[in-house]
Amino acid sequence: MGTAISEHPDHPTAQWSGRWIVQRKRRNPGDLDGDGQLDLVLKWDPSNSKDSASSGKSDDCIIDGYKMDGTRLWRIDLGVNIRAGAHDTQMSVYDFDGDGKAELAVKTGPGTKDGKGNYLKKGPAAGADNTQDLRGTRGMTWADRSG
Ligand SMILES: [Ca+2]
Ligand SMILES: [Ca+2]
Repeated sequence: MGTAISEHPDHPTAQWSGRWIVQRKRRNPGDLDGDGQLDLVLKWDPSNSKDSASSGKSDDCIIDGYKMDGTRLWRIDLGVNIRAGAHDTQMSVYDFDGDGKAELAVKTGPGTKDGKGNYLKKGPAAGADNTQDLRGTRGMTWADRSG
């Protein structure tokens, strides 16, 4: 079961690990636990998140699933290889497989941790080196690799 959140859902900012002020940037509704009630998925961007036109590295983007009473169901840490920003970390919440529980679709990479705090290990993530920092000098994994 989830834990009570320390960040109040009505507050636009909250402290994250004493490193940066993170901002709640995006909210997506969906029934995450299949109880017939909508839940919320919140994306928390660090204060050094970037727009796609900007260079530079960011701290980790965090995505939380909450029940409407404020109970946090899970927390996903996208890791260092997914840059935080409005155009770099988009997400969709929908019941993609029709089982009555909404899923989250989001870009991931080596170092992404799932809602239980474990590194992803299925599909393309199987065998990934999760300690690897693939960001280049411009902070963007894909752009630096392509030149
Ligand atoms: Ca629900
Ligand atoms: Ca589903």
